[in-house]
Amino acid sequence: MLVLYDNPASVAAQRVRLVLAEKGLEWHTVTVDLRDGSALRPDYLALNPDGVVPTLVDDGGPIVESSVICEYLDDLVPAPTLRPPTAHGRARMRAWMRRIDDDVHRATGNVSMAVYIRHAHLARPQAERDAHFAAMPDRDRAARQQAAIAHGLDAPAFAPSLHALARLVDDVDRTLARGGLGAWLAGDEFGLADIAVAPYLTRMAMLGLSPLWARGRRSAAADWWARVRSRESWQRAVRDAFPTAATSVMRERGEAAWPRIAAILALDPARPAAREDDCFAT
Ligand SMILES: N[C@@H](CCC(=O)N[C@@H](CS)C(=O)NCC(=O)O)C(=O)O
Repeated sequence: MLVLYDNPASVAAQRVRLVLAEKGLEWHTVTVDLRDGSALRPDYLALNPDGVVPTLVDDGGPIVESSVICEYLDDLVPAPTLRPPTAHGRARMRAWMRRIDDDVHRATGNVSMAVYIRHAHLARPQAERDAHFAAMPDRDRAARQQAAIAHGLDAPAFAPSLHALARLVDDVDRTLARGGLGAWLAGDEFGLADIAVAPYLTRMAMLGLSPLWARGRRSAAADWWARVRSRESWQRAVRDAFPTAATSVMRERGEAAWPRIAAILALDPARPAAREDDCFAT
């Protein structure tokens, strides 16, 4: 049995869940609390030295890094394949995955921390918070998170991170609008490139950033996003797995941050109708 160390809100873990669901695999979930120090205890660090989710444990031992896990699962169970058939298609797929791993994931973490996660940290005593970050092996992550908690929307990384997310939507839109390469990001079939990007648009939508692709703006990206949401895998592994309480916190905090976000991204400050903005509305 595959065991996935997971957290329902984790974008990186959503990628792995999407692959598992697309492949029709069964797995056992171990939920890791990311705020109470569970991920930083020696037993979990022995599986995942950065103290993050996801970690997949299979017969051969632990596998970390969501991109690596996704490719591992596609190797393990070759049909239906989630990788394009041609070398060119695979190169495009890997470029999307690298983009997420090297850039978009960090930007999403910075934005999420500044907009909503920081409030949960601020509700804890300072000493507890300091101990949490002192135990974090990835010192860059600890410094970024502490800056976002301290400064919120004024943290130096906030505006550049928002721009990185807007650029991702631009590139999704341009790739699909250009046509000629297929209906999905790396070819004719839905696959690992789409799976890499989907959780990040989900997060953006949940935080109220859908004006980036709504109201006729970036319509190829909007169309791709609608097709992603219509897939059973996304509905089961992302939408239905998400805790309802977290959804409302994200929506409320996203709304509070909206005027600032709109100003940074030069978007119309008028909010779209709540339902239009709600990626979990069916
Ligand atoms: N590069 C890693 C990133 C994993 C990662 O950052 N996971 C987040 C959740 S999306 C996490 O566990 N964060 C815990 C923390 O920052 O303390 C991957 O893709 O697996």
